[in-house]
Amino acid sequence: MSKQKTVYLADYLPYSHLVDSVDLTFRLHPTATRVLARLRLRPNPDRKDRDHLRLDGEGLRLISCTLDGQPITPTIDPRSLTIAAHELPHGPFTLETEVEIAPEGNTALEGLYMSNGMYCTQCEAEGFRKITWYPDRPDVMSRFKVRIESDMPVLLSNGNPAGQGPGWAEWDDPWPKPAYLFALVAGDLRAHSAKFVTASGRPVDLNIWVRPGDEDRCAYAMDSLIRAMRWDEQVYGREYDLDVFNIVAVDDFNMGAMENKGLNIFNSRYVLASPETATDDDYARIEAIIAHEYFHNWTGNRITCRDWFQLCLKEGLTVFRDHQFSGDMRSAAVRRIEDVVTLRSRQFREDDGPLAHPVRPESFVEINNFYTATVYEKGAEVIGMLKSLVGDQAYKRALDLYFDRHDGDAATIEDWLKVFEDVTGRDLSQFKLWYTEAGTPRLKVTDDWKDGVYTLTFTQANPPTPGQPEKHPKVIPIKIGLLNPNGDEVVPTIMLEMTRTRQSFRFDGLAAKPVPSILRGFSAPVVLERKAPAEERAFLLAHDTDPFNKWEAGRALAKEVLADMVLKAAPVSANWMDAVAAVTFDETLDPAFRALCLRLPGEDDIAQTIHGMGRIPDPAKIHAARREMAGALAIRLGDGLSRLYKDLDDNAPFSPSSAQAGRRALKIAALGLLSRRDRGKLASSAFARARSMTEEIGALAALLDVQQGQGELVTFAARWGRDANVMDKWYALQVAYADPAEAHSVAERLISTPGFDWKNPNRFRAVIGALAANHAGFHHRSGGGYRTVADWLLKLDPLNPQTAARVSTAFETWPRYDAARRKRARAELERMLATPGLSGDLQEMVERMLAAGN
Ligand code: 0A1
Ligand code: ZN
Repeated sequence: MSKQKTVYLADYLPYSHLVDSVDLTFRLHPTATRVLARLRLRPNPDRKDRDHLRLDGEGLRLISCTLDGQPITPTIDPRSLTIAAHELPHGPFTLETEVEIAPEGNTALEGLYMSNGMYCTQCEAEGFRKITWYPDRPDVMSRFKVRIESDMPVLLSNGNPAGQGPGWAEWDDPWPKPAYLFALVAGDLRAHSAKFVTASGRPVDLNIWVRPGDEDRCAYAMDSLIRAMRWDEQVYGREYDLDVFNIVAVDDFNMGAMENKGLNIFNSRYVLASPETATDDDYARIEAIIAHEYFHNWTGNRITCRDWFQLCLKEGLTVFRDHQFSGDMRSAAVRRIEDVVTLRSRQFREDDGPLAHPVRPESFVEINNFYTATVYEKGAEVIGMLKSLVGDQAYKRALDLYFDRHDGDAATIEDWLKVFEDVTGRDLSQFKLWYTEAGTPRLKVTDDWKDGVYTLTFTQANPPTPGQPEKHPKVIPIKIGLLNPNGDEVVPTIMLEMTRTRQSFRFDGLAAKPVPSILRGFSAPVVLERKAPAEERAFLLAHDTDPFNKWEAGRALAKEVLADMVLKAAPVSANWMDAVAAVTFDETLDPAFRALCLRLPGEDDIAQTIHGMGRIPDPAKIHAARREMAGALAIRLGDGLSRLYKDLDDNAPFSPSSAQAGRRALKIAALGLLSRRDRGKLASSAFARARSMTEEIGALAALLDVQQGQGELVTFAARWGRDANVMDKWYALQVAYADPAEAHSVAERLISTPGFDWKNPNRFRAVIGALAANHAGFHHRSGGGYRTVADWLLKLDPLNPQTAARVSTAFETWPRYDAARRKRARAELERMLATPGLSGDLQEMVERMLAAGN
């Protein structure tokens, strides 16, 4: 049984009081920070009962408490401070508290903590209660004024600067906000600055604050921010609303970044970039995350969530917006493919196991455990479907109405859907099932050609998930196109709207039986089960006009071939190799797209596919089959591969542009395959000549993949030993490419090296996260992978429960595997659960994963 209480959406009640204003004073000290809070409160007129006042607080040492200036003695327990109803005035009153906290000892990185000598905060979801007594819930919005007293040179908080002097600074945020958006930073920081003028002429000072020495690695983040600000004006009509926008990079951070009003705090790995230190993927992620946090200013901050069950209201929409932005900045087709790869590898995996939950869950124990791929990624897909269903114009009108109607609100999914209903007149009650029911629908399709009529028949199955045995048919937008056998498109993309369990769609007037291109652009987050002949897949890979489905045809074929290799010991299919070769050498195609077509499905993805076929995946066989496939492809591509590599290996000066990144991606994909033929000779010289981190890491990975590169590893460490973000790549690569039988001992050796800072979340993930992602290593039949991950989760948990709980999702697929592996995984989960003092965060995750049974 969990020691923490389950919270239910159905129990929502507005808070007893309104908080008209908050004045905070911080006297910073590593071990004894004083926080003075003055809250102006009044009873909430929406609550008819006269209730007591209950404030959240954890780990606070109360120094004093007064009500309208009179000292009082409230009731205090480990989680709250309560003042009885009869002690409270009928009208407005002022409550003042002073508490002491110790940021230096805060290893959980929630609330106020220290990272490399600087003070910083993380308050989402429930971190503010570790700073002071407060109604720490998103529907309590208030105006915050902050005074910081400290000898640190840079003192920052939300809103606009309101004054500063030696040892102090004051900040005033004019926009009411919930406590989870509060932020404070104090440290010896340097700014990379720029100016922005909004569409209506408001000048804004932009600053990216970093440690001294890192200023020259901020240009790309700043450029991304400026492009994001302009894009939000142009595409969504949303302007920035303060005089300053500050971003701070910190090295110890549990997540990617945080959208605190006017003061975004970032994991430094998503800010700092230079060609020498950042890969093209890093650049793309920085652009996306900078945009994501900025977009939250409207979809998150100006309109926030009524309660944490509505998390997808801000996250799904903001992810959708950052995907749109990245698609506009880069190749939209390539971005879409990458987003779907991520969706399948993280969200479909989650939806298919014991941790499956609806986009809007109905209960939770620890809210930090619900910052998931389902809430974020599926939440974004749901919005994409809504846009497809209502059309671009109605989507735009609905968003304008949403911003008009709900600016300043703490809103719900019902509010969100209502604006679409009001704008379009549609009834969205069936569509709402996407928010309330978990699980990935499986869509079967058959076709029929008779008397000049082509019929597509779809059947949807909505599998049961934990706590939801019964499911209902979903509204599924299915975008399709039809091609003639000669490759011409006879029906360009149209959208079919499926609402029933089984539904047929007819197409008349066709001269010949067409080849269908189904679920174009991946128009719905479903598993498409279509038994298509390999020739049809190859045909679509060659001819489909929809870039997503063109790629998807190759991907589906690769998965089928791999499944046959694993399950039937089939050889690598020549059809597949011919089809990939044609794409690889097709100069008319975008290099980034060709690189994607060369990328084989990941091992976990193959395991997911085999599991979906009702078979038990064998990680060792999957690993061997995938390697065999790559080896055969390397031979099949022949001399053309070396020519391709040489053509791409130009001397153009570095640019992080997506065009150049695409060429580098194709070059590195070619290098990886060539290494299989020359045992890393070319990769070794590529490493020596590398002019960017993309090339350096690409060459190193190619070497490690063929059991070479020990010398290069030493060179790399000597060159980058002092750069933590770069060294994380070095650690992760060694674990990722370790032989499956040894992966856990490689991870052990690295993480146990004296001086290895495993308390830093990035560093911990670089090794333990990489072990969990090494499919054949983590699931090795020795059980060593399971044991090492469990050992280190247990080590991290007492210090940082949130990160331990997140990394524990490594185990979420355990019910997929054979009895011997299940027994070993279960034993590790049970060992964790039996550990005294396990955090509530990790306990909830382990209990949910164990509940999967057998
Ligand atoms: N809201 C942030 C992510 C975030 C969530 C939770 C955190 O701590 C529990 C920290 C950051 C975003 O979507 O970027
Ligand atoms: Zn977000």
